[in-house]
Amino acid sequence: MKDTLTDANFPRTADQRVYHLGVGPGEVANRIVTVGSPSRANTVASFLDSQPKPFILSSERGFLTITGRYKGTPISIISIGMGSPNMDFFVREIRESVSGDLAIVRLGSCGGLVDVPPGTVVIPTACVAISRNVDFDFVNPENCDEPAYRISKPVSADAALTEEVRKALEAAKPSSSTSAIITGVVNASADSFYSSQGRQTSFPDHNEDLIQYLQNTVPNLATLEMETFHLYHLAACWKGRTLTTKAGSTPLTTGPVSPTITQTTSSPAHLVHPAPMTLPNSIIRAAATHLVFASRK
Ligand code: R1P
Repeated sequence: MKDTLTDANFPRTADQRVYHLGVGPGEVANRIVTVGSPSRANTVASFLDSQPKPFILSSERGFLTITGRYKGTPISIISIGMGSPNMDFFVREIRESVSGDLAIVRLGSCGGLVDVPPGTVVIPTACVAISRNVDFDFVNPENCDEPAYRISKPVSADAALTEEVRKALEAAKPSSSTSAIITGVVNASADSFYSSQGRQTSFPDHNEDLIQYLQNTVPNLATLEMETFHLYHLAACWKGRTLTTKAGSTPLTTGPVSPTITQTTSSPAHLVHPAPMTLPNSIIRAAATHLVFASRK
């Protein structure tokens, strides 16, 4: 789909679709489950009510939005891929596409640290960020007094949503399950699956002691993944700021034009109310639940 974008500050198509996720007003619900892959999104979406038929939109940039109802309640399931940049596109573009409060739960996988075995379900109540410090001299480290990695202060999940998620998971857990559900722990979100998670590759990442350093310095650290810090941080920063789109602003006509809508089914207009272009004061609640796929020392 070729289209003209309006507003260089916050690009939208002429029919008010956001630039990367491709969704328009009324196509996303206030309750969102976000996952990292389309196959997971489709698995979660298989639990939606069959009627009304869910709305499905796949954007050229790889974001998949499925909006339907679960036991009558509107919900969107959105696959965003990996990493903080994709989380940033997702939270910011959805915030400007949905009016009122947002509740976002990331459903993902993570690595576990000591004492968190594979199969454990973890609901982190706080998160730190691990960043590869590009000002560190990775080639000649002896010349540099910078740390190779920076560890942020923790940011908290939404306490009320986290408790709702915990209760729902406990209620849904099969009586035969031996997997633990743990909360009250800290997750670390890394800016690389490799260097910032202590993995050894052919690059001189100077990360041999990183996991041990994290365990020594971050109290209650239990898991490692790549997206949750940015979700929690954006949610905690949100102050209900009003963003007004500029009617009649100069169209953007240069550069690649997204989104390309590769798949849509049915109009979701009957599922959620169209979002006004001026947002009221609102909150963003964020929580996460992760399945540990491997544990590391
Ligand atoms: C890396 O393999 C991916 O797996 C984890 C990491 O955060 C990263 O996105 O999460 P998901 O399985 O939920 O994508």
